[in-house]
Amino acid sequence: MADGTVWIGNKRYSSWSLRGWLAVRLAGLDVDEVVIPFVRDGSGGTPGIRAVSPNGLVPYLRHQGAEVFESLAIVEYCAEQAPGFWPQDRVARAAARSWAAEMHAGFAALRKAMPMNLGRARAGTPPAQEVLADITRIEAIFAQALKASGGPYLSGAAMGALDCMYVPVVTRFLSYAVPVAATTRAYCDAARAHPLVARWYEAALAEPKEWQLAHYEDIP
Ligand SMILES: N[C@@H](CCC(=O)N[C@@H](CS)C(=O)NCC(=O)O)C(=O)O
Repeated sequence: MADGTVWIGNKRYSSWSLRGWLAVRLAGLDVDEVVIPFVRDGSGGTPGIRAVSPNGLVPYLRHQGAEVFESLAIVEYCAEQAPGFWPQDRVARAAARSWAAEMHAGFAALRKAMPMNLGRARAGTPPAQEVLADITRIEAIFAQALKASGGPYLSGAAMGALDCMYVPVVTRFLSYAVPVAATTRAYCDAARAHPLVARWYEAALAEPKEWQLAHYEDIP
């Protein structure tokens, strides 16, 4: 029997779920995985998610008696089980934690204009100024993190906490064909090719068509 369960939303759309799931899988937690497809019936969220998760949102993790919600808290929980998730060096760790928190709390313009949709592969309307500002800031973070860690992942030779937080941004850069610098592109390619990310994509693209939602599919 597994040590717990991680609840997630549609793999095609749920960027927060991808963070939590990636952390759980990278850390090697033995948990079952339950996908609850999003329902948009005007009742303020998916009833099945509200029924199970304390904050009415996914990802949500139950593991050996611990109940963890909010993707950053799940990443931190997994970091306790997986040494190396954060940099060993205090100064490097402070930077990585700051960038992770910045992602958790910020980049609203990018998230709104380019919602995660793993089934999409085409450029959209030219990004607004505030979206471009988010992209510029994220590329600067990537450049600094890759320089500090030595790459090919933000966390170094293996994916860690910072990658969990930023892989959903990578998917947006790819889905919306965002023109980016060579360093960003190299990281996007490495992240996309990571076996766990490839596994998530494969499952996302195999989800039933009935799970698709206009909110994510109809972005110009
Ligand atoms: N800040 C939360 C955000 C989680 C969140 O917004 N999850 C969305 C899916 S990506 C959700 O569960 N929505 C409920 C619904 O759409 O029914 C986190 O980091 O986990």
